[in-house]
Amino acid sequence: MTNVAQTRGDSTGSEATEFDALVVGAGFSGLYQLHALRDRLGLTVQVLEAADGVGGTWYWNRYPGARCDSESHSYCFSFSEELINDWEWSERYPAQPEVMRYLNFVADRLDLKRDIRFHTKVVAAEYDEARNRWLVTTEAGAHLSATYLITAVGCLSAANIPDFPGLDRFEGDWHHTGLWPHEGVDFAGKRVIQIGTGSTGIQAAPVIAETAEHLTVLQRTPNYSVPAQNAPLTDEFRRHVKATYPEIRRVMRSTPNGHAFTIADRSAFDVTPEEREAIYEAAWAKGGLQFRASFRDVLVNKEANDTAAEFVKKKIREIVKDPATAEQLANIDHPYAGKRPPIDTNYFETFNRDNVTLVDVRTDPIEEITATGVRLRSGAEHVADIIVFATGFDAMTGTLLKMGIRGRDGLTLEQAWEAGPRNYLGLQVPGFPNLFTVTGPGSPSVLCNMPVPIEQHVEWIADCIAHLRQHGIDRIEPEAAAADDWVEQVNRAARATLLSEVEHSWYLGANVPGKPRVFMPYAGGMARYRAICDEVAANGYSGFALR
Ligand code: N01
Repeated sequence: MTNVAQTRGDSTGSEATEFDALVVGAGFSGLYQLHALRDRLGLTVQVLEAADGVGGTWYWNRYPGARCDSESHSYCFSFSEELINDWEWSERYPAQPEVMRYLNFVADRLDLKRDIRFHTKVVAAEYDEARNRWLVTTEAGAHLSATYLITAVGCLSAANIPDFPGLDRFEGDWHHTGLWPHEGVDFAGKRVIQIGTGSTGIQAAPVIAETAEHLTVLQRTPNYSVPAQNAPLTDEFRRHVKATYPEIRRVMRSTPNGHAFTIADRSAFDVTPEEREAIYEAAWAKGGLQFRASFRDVLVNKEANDTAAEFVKKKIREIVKDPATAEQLANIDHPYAGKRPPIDTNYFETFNRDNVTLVDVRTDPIEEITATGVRLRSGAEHVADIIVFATGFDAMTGTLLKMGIRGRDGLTLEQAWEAGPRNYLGLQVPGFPNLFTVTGPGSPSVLCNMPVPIEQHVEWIADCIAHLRQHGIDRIEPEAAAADDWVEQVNRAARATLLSEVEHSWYLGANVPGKPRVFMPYAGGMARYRAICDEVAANGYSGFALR
């Protein structure tokens, strides 16, 4: 039942309106989904992308200091030897422009752009049961349809701009880090306020401070951070990666978080306090998210976690010269890595600069934005020419809920997820046949090095669609009981870690007022998740209704 695309389009997509599959988003997920469905299965596919280029999250997040927290040799597609061999990363952690170059390289090498319709924002997607097709409407009023609708919209793509009163009166400029102007922002001679000290704020502050006249960082929740120890890659390392790539890939696929390093098989209490300290010192010197992998129980045992937490707090007090500022930064109330652990380049050192001030907005919250800056509840005012909102995202569900998705009998996704996301394997929602969500809530996604879950999802979805077509099956949709059971498994996996103990985390939706508090990502580990998905497929897609 192939709907042959009527006209082949130009570099911004086909002019046809009927496709086998529509994919929303042209980041890592959308690019690979297009390749998998078009070039492996022979489907007619169109990718709809709001931006004017590929890149997804990397297209929008151009803020100062934007850099990947995964190491470059693991932050790329692993499915093609050609792509691995023909690309050279320059640094241990690639900066935003380099990731953009990489994704354009992939899109060009696989000839993907001809099937991507840029400047195309989806505003509605409705399932027509009689025709078994998804009818998609774009902001410009175009109508397209497809048998399969695949969202590849990323987990962190709906900017969260807190509803502070008075923002419209602010006479300076303001920007959210996730919607950063392409022409950049010139901070020279400017007084800057940065709101937020998550992974983004921790990357941005040191770079903004280098040119701003003054930077005031408004911190609500103090945060841990470990140095990235970024550096240019040596030719020797690059040769090593290429020569041993199958082993690197095997490691990435076998670990809970998809990184190219393993988690130490020892408890924090298998060693003496002196040995533990030396292990943390070595991990700090090595840098990066490996710090979390120093002991197997850091994320599951509070006492073990305390040893990591205390080590980082000690480092903060050593680095930051002003004791009051050091205390404000080290006064962290959640377990280490209970929120997404940032890594940094000179974050804590930045507070030793004369032009940087740290302000606690937990005890004295932001009351309003004024014409000239930010006023706190106490009445204290901080002036600014530019306000930077490093305030994060309506994560995992935000973008999906804004797309106007309606399933069978007009059921909206908002209605289906009123009490929080309910789906099966993070991949499909009851009541929404043939809709697939790449790295949706309920998948391991954001707890992992993202390309690993993305490849797994894309391949699982492509295999599933191939199965449907080979067996003459028109539609697939999860059974309600399977979705309920999966939601329970996601909750159970979170409860087995310290992640669920952090009340103010975006994993729980706690950063967006009114959002249901549900732990969204699957914390049982990527390797386990892959095995579950494989078993479901091997059992004839158990838990799904196939018709
Ligand atoms: O967002 P966040 P982010 N008043 O939600 C504060 C990924 N990422 O953009 O903690 C005052 O983590 C908020 O305070 P609190 C990564 O997965 C990846 O930094 O809610 N403050 C917090 O400090 C990451 O986890 C990379 O109390 C307010 C900050 O704003 C995810 O993106 C790089 C506030 C938001 O932190 C999101 O990180 C960067 C308010 N009303 C990010 N509202 C790479 O790997 C919010 N805040 C490249």
